[in-house]
Amino acid sequence: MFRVQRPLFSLAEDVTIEATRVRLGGRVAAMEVESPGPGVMRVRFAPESLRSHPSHPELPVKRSFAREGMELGESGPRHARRGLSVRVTDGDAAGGVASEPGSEALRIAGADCALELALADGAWRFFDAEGRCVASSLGYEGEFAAGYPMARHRARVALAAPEGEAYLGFGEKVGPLDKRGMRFTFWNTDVHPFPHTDPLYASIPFFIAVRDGIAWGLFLDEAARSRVDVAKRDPDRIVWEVEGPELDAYLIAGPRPEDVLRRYVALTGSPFAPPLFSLGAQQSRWGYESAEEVKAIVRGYRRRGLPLDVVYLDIDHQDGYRPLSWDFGRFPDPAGLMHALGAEGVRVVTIVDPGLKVDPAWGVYRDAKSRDFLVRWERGDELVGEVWPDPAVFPDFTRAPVRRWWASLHHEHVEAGVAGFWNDMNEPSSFSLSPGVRGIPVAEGKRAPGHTAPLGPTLPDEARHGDRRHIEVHNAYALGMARAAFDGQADAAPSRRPFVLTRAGYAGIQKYAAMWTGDIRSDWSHLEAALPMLLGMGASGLPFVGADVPGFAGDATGELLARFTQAILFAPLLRNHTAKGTVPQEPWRFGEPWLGLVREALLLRYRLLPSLYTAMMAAHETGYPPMAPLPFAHPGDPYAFAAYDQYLFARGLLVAPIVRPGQTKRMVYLPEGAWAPLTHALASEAVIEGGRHVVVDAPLDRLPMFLAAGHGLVATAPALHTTTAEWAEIAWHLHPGAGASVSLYEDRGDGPVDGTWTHVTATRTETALQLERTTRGEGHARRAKERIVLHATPPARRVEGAMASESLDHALVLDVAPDWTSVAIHF
Ligand code: MIG
Repeated sequence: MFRVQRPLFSLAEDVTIEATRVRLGGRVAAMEVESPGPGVMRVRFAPESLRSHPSHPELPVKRSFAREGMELGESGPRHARRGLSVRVTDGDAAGGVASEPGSEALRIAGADCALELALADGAWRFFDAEGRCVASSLGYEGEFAAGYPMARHRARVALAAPEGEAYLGFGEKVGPLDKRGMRFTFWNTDVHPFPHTDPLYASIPFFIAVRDGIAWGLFLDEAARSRVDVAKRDPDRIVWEVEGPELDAYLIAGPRPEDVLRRYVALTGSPFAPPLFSLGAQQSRWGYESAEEVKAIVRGYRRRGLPLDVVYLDIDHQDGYRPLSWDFGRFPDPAGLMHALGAEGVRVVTIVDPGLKVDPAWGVYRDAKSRDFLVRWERGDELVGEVWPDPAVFPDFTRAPVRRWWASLHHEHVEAGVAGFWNDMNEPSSFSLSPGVRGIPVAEGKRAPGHTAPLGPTLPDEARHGDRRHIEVHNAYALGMARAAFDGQADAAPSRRPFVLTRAGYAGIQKYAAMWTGDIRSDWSHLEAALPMLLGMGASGLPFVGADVPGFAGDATGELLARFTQAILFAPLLRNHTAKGTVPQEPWRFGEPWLGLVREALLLRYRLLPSLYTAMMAAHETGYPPMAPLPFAHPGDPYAFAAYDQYLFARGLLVAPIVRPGQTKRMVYLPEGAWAPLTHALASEAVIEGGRHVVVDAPLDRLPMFLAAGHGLVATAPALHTTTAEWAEIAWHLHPGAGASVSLYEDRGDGPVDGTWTHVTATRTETALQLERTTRGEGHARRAKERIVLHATPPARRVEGAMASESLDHALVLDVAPDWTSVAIHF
């Protein structure tokens, strides 16, 4: 399909090879290769067709929205390049470029990877550190068409999709874990309610491919609209087409999925370190309409002994839907409200939509207009749309001065006590457009006279963001807005960690925000669909994810609420939320047994907060998601890819939720290894050997959980809200197997990330088990009580180093001094 007819490069006489740099006498297409770090090759390509538009530089100045260390949207190699340019920035000893005399190929070696580039057509083969060819391109292609109101570009790459290769990731997408055989559009879109539609709200153009247990990845750093065919039309190839002038692809070596992910977040930025409170239970509703109602909700929680850390204020708390305003009629004393809720251990997060009400009497609108901060039509007049404020205009968050201004608008809220911001409608969503003529609905793809029809309820492709077209920057709109919300909090409260929840996003959004899956329905099928979505997001560098419990649109039942809460109990974001006009769905609204079941689940979550918090801090360092798909741990196991409704929490706890009504048993796939079933009380039952499917009991009060041999969890005493992550009481739950380790990160739960890591390892000999504890960092945790629970462990003959020991049916429980360093157990 994509055979390039004429050679893109010829080995012209003016090829020069200087140490690590090669330049070819540039003609036809433009290409740039660089290795920005170990295991990563970047290949930029602008197709031949661009030459038909001579004024266009062949490789335009790159302005990446995603790359860490680059100023958002304003950086990248400064010079337009013609021909082929090769840079091995991480070259040192390993790097270099070689070309055999007379050869038609270049071999570019980086650290832990290499690229072989065919000079005839720009096709490449990508090798990992072991010298394995893990990926290859099958060709590039592109077109350019002049036109009004804008010129259209397309650039395509075809990649080999060898049989048996599976594809994880692609961000927020519906479908099974392995996305082979699917097609996706990357175009942030407000959809209500989905699922089983595409595109959705966020675009993360990144995947992890896995074949025979070996992983590699591809990140396409293009915020423009793009479409990918994942071996659907042709089972042997992936075709990714960008509606833009070039393709900027990063090839990422593994060999494990988590290696690819770690390198991806090194490129696009570390997931933000969350404040502890954001991992607590959260409650929301569109709309809690007054301060009194919000207080009553919090009282409802406390009266029933239910944990809660956060309540959200949806759009009704604002004055005429003006972002960052208060309706003082309904919320007469915001600071007082937040103070009162704070006394109950509950924080407030407020919604912020991007659309500004067109209101000349409002300072924010006047500022935005007079400082030229708004998105415009291509002729220069301000683009007016409709969101909750009608008419509405849109700040252009792709520009740094606009972001700085937007950040500053958050200060007053932070000072009044708002603990975080919820960015909604930031695709951006616009129900209609008013180009002089009012109210042309865009959801149906209607076109305003003289303009193109937007794809979905958003702005038209040709709208202007400074000197850029909407189509080029659309997917990055929310990224800039979230960054401003994040920075605004960091400026106003430097000693606290910002919290932002976003609906839309682009690669790099993990630096600033948590993401939820938008408007799912209170329906069992949506619960089932949400699990692989969350896992796909986790595999795409977004560790902090969640879905509305037990669904946004439509009416829930008590059973759905209980099972939904259990199902995503270990999702970092655990928020109960619903739409206007639906039945109330706070935990007590359906009576018993549902209230009791939800309470028990929430208390279990709070018991395991030490593990969740630690997993989030690990994600902050490496990207590894707290809620991970099974192939992350078992990349060579085909059944792991099929298990889309199971996940691994904190690496070692396999969770197999019930996602259907009336079901009290389920089939669980347990990969190779020994698994200790755990009850909600964290007691273990008889070990199950994995490498097979088993049917387990799952009555209403049971979320099936299995702790893998070699892994552990850290539990504390449950509480009604979070306070500090320096736990007074902890229990190390280990399934020692042939040897195990578990980690704990502790700090105040907010402020600088300068806490203490404690690692416990278990080493096995034939007759003994040796436990060691090591601590790194300031040991400022003041522990009152510490305990070790060894699951799947026989009674001990003798224990050295513990204060007391007790044998249960399947476990050995040891009480230890808080400053213990070593325990020996003899069998
Ligand atoms: O057009 O703010 O996804 O969570 O409650 C609907 C009202 C706008 C969509 C969000 C939803 C939120 C709702 N919003």
